[in-house]
Amino acid sequence: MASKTKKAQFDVQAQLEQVANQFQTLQILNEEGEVVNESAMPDLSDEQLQELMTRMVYTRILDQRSISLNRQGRLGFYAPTAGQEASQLASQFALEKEDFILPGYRDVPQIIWHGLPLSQAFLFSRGHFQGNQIPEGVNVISPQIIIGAQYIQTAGVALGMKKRGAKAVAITYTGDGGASQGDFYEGINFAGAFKAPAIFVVQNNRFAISTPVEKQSAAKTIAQKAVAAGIPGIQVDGMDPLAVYAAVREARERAINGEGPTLIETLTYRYGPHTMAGDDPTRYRTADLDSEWEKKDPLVRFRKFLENKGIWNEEKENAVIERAKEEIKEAIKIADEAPKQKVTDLMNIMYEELPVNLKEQYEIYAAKESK
Ligand SMILES: Cc1ncc(C[n+]2csc(CCOP(=O)(O)OP(=O)(O)O)c2C)c(N)n1
Repeated sequence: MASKTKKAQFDVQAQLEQVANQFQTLQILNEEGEVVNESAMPDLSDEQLQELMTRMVYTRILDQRSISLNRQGRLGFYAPTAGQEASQLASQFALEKEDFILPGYRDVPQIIWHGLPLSQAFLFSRGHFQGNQIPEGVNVISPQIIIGAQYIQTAGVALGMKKRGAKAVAITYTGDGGASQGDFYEGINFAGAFKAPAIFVVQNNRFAISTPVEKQSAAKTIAQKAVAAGIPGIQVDGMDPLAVYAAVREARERAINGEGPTLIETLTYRYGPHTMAGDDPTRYRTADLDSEWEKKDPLVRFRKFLENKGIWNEEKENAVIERAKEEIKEAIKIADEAPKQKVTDLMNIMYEELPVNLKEQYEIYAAKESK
């Protein structure tokens, strides 16, 4: 006769709720641009606040122009960023130049503001090798296409920094979908075990292409996944630039003080399609959901906040928009002037010494290209 399974001596439901409830959302600026959490307010000067706004406005324009260039056939791969500016740019703004960014494919704005020339970002989009030749002193790698792979690389880069005694951090980004990958867990676990100075950001924009976050995981928050790795996890309002900045700045301080990595979940939304390669968000998102999130827009609330402080106005914003348009025009011109990519270029970059089986192919292409 089958024996009855003995009931566990603890309350499973209570345990799940206890973990999830630890993760309240950090917000400093509400949708009206009012400070609702004075004690968490980061220490930023008026100039810094204006610079952060400048970067967000500029990046919104860059997104619009990139979409249009893509439609004209002048850009290749492009993943829209509108809606995610606070999550992307306030987190980069909390870094120092010596910090290292390992981006995902949607995280091009962060690496541009960390020093990658715009023309190279355009060349990356076109699949041109020069887009991946990161200038010396710019601490970024090319955007990762393999979902989650950058989480493992970040643990390694951060450990390297620790071993060298560098007072710097490695920061990486993935989406809510990425937080379901094995690489995500390996990365945070390894960094936690070695107290590596890493910051792991998950930009939870609610959809992995068309899959809603609710179907992605049974966990109530992504931040709570930090618990299993034994590291701090924090959930922030990803439409609030001040909350994102404060969380990343604090994580950075902990990391360089030898206290190890942090997982940060930013609650955000992408207004556009997943990429420009034919995704139609109306097939999996409602107009109501879109407008609910558009009301939380990071630029709108930050603009209100700065205007109330008397340090932002239409004239300043228009100047940023004009500057962005000019610089984008110039950068695309530079990208257009890049030499036509050759097959031998790819081989030369990939290998210091060509493997035997490619040598023959190399000769064939070299002969063709020299004609
Ligand atoms: C390992 C791997 N599996 C699948 C894909 C195909 N893919 C590209 S984007 C994507 C969804 C990712 O969603 P999320 O991590 O939420 O990031 P978001 O695009 O929303 O920023 C998938 C499955 C991939 N690039 N790599």
